[in-house]
Amino acid sequence: MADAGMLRFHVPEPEVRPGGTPDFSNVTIPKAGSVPRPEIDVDPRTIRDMAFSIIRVLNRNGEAVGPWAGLLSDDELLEGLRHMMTLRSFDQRMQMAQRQGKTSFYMQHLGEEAVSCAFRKALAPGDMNFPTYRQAGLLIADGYPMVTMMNQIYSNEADPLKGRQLPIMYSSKEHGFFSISGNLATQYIQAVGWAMASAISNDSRIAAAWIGDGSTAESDFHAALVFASTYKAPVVLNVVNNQWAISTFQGIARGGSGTFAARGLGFGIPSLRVDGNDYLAVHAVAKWAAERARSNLGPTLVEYVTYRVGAHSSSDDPSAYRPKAESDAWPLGDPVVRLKNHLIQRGVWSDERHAQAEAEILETVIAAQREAERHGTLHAGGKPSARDMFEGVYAEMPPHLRRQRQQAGV
Ligand SMILES: Cc1ncc(C[n+]2csc(CCOP(=O)(O)OP(=O)(O)O)c2C)c(N)n1
Ligand SMILES: [Mg+2]
Repeated sequence: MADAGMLRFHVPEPEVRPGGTPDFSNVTIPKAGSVPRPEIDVDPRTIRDMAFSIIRVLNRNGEAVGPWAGLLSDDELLEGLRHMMTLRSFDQRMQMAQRQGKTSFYMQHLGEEAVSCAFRKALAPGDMNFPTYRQAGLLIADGYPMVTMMNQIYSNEADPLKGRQLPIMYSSKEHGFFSISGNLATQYIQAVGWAMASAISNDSRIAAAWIGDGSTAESDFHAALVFASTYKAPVVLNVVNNQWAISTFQGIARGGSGTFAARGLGFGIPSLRVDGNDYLAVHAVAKWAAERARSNLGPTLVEYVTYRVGAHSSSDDPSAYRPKAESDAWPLGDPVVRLKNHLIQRGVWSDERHAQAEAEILETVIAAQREAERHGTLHAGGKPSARDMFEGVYAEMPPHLRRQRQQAGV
């Protein structure tokens, strides 16, 4: 019964806190293969239920089943596995480098490797991502050199961004990776604006916007949806729901009120949820959404249901706010293990080959690290010149910066 009188302020609480038993019984997981695959020009009003389901391809036995299966060849899947393993290995080494004081900051992707690695493969050259800090797989899966990423992390003399960005905030126009902005949700309005410009100039390139569950609480997210839907912008609107936003659980961004995908429905945007730990499902859904954008059918909102296994960043300690064993209890499993099992099931992979690949990849990552460290790390070796901070921002340097550069004697 409603209780009138003294008002109480409501703050949502996660189901479980440290010391408790992890509980994901509220996460409904549909069977792999059970969600239909509509035509890309489907009437969005007829697929509203897809915003409340989860598209999955890989089943418990490692088989690829249902209408979203069958898009990728053995070689493409093996390459996808290698990308995810590379990202995981890269993460481990760079996390360790942060602990060794070689960089001030690092952010891992542990458990979320499939999202960015598989998504990249659904794009065409020239398409542009507006990523957050948790999509380095977009670069790795596109063949961007790991050494260059490490140079950026170390802010050394070979850092292409000359020490002007926080470590891990990469930028590569050639690889369709727009400079990361630390101000979350700006990626959404920028991606939609870029997509609108592409359509206005009758270009063929599409954009992809990226945001986390927590950041959907920002007004930029909602403003972007207005523009994307009104002008049918050629953009894929990605929401990575990894259950946590630093120490606040997804309920603080009203995740418990329905789904993040369902936010698109009010704008008439086709909105899908996908198993973010299923490489095949992520790729198939990304491809579907990218084709819609490229065919002038407008935006698609995709929610990737996943789990942030690692800490939020190297500055965070999740044991303060969630049970240690929570990631083991996550019902969608580990994306690397799931693709590995699928490839074994297909007869093109084995535990031995996997172990061998792991060792080879680690060697490659270590070799890249050695090369990067020859150019310097945070406190040792070569650094960008102080002069660089004045360069590359304005086409023509304004007088006040010119003055400051003179004062600095660089
Ligand atoms: C506009 C803005 N507000 C706050 C922050 C500080 N901040 C950095 S990461 C983060 C949590 C974001 O969580 P989520 O969107 O779920 O992404 P995830 O880290 O889980 O990938 C916050 C609040 C920020 N960078 N930008
Ligand atoms: Mg999150």
